[in-house]
Amino acid sequence: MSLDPLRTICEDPLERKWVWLSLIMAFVMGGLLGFYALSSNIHPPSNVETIDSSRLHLSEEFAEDNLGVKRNDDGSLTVTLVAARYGFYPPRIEVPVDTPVTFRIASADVLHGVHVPFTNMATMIVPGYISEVTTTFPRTGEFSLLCNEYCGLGHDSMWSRLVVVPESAGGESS
Ligand SMILES: [Cu+2]
Repeated sequence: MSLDPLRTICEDPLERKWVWLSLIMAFVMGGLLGFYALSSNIHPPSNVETIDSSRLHLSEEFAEDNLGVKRNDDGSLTVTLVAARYGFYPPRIEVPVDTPVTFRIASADVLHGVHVPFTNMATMIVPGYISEVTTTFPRTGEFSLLCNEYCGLGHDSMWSRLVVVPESAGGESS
């Protein structure tokens, strides 16, 4: 009598071997993904906050004059952005290195995504919700803020600039 638990569903030993092989591959890949996510501090955003997208420009927080980088009392920064076809507004953001930055982003129209390559900053921007991500940029330099959810014909050119400057330079947007 075999101890193989797959015995009850398939008779052929060769078939069982391949079933085991694919199960092991699935577990190894799942394990690697989990390890990579944990070791790189990648996790789903936990913030759930709704907003009326059609009245975004009239809202307190996402009105045009209130967008951009703000410094909080504890030294951290809040960056308020609007994602709309086809760009992120304001189009250029400057933040200091090694400083906690909380992004608060709302979509003015359709589903967008935001991704800053070579950092762990990435989230979806779902219309009707405020996407919130807190991260710290450990390296100075110029980064692109890209849309990574197909949002229409101009999607390829939907990006803006994130500049991570030395600590003393502060933060601003233009
Ligand atoms: Cu897009």
